[in-house]
Amino acid sequence: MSTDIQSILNKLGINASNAAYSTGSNWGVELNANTLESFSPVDGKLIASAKVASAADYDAVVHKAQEAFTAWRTVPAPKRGEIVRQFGDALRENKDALGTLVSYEMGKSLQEGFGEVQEMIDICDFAVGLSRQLYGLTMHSERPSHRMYEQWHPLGIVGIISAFNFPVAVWSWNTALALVCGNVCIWKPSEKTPLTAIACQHIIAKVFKDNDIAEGVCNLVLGDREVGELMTNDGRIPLISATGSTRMGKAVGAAVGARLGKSLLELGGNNAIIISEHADLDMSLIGAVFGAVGTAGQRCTSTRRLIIHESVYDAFTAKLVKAYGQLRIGDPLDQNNHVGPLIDTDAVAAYLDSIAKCKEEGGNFVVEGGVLSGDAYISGCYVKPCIAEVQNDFKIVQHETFAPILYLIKYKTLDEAIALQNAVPQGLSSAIMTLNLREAEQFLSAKGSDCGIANVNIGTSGAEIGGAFGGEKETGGGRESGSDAWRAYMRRQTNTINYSNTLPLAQGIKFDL
Ligand code: UN1
Repeated sequence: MSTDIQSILNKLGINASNAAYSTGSNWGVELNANTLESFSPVDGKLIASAKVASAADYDAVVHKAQEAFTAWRTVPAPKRGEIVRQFGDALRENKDALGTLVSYEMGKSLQEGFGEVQEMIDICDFAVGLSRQLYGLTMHSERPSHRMYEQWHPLGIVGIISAFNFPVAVWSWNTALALVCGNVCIWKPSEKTPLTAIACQHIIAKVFKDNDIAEGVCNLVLGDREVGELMTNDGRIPLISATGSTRMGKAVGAAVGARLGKSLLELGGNNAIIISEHADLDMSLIGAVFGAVGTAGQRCTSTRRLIIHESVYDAFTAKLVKAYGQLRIGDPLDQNNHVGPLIDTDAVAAYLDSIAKCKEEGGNFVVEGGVLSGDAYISGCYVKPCIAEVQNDFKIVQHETFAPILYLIKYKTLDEAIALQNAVPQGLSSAIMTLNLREAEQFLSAKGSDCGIANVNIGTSGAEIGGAFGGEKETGGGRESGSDAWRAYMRRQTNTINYSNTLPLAQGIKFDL
């Protein structure tokens, strides 16, 4: 490998063996029994290891966070924004190193690794402006000489549980917003990508230290499901923001709901692009192929289904098959390659299992899948993106497989295409490729796509941070990132102030003493 990973690890403060938690500049020193080992899916090598936080470690972090909150909530929001501005600058300085580590630890292409860090920088810029725009409404009171308004206050500790596929960007969407809103954060990253999380923690901790802000505003806790369960059941954490599978989200939602906490869930997608008879097929090809094979099909926004009009079905399928024949699969750090590895061999097993199930149900593979072998694929995590002709109601098509498997479905009328697009349990992202205004507007209307994201002449993945990001149905209903998603990180308080000499009751009620 030409990239010098060791110097990148050194630059980002990652040792061969790392502590289980951090409250900022302080890293837990307790040597716990359990260790997380991070192997690169790129070449199968052990990159470094980290300890797993114990329940006691976790508790120490929560105490630190509670203490930090008492001070952080009193810092004026624009001043908190200034800290986030500096964090964005620190990310700019570290973009190459962090983007490369994302690519090496997670396996996405280097371009996408850099794109992920850019997404972090973008949300910082957004949050800086937001820090001066945490607006509440004012209302007219029904009583004379009374004033009513609402204001937004921070919640306290925001627990962030993130997934391996966007190991750093999703954390920063949550963190940048949570911080300007006056919250403190505890982050449990995926156990599959602890090192990129450690790198981020070093970067943000330095910003806090340089500004003489006490420990505990941004905290990291490494661990597996048990640590996640400590967080979801913990009444000291008013908001849990969790990204991952629908199965995981149902468990998180139930645990947080049982204690009447708030949860913000970003779960599975089963995203489709409708390729209309009025589509620009060349543009559609780029959207479809990037959507299906980008991040090796491991985005929650990845394109899983193409719903293609019968009149262009054969022509578009031929284009797809040709394009798949040109895909270069291999080391994601080599920018000549389009597709890197899956995250691990469990993901490879799930990919193979889905292909087998699809065949059992009658799927017809027009591009065959398979696992690649040989020296260039030594990790055993490289698979061939594949394409199958299916029916939308196949069980496997209803299920989200985190792998580059693309399903083709034929349609006759737009109503039918929209019904097919909506006929899955998930509701994250959707798109239509058409140059016909009536079709586009119907797709976006109340009788169109039922997803949180609906695009025209753009694929399903690659949303910008400025919009609210999230989806309906089994995607969990949460909205993160832009627009007014910040409200989820705050509590609303309605204030009524009486500046008269009497105390009139609302609704005209008489109560004289
Ligand atoms: C995810 O896959 O969890 O829209 C997030 C996109 C990216 C974010 C994906 N901006 O594809």
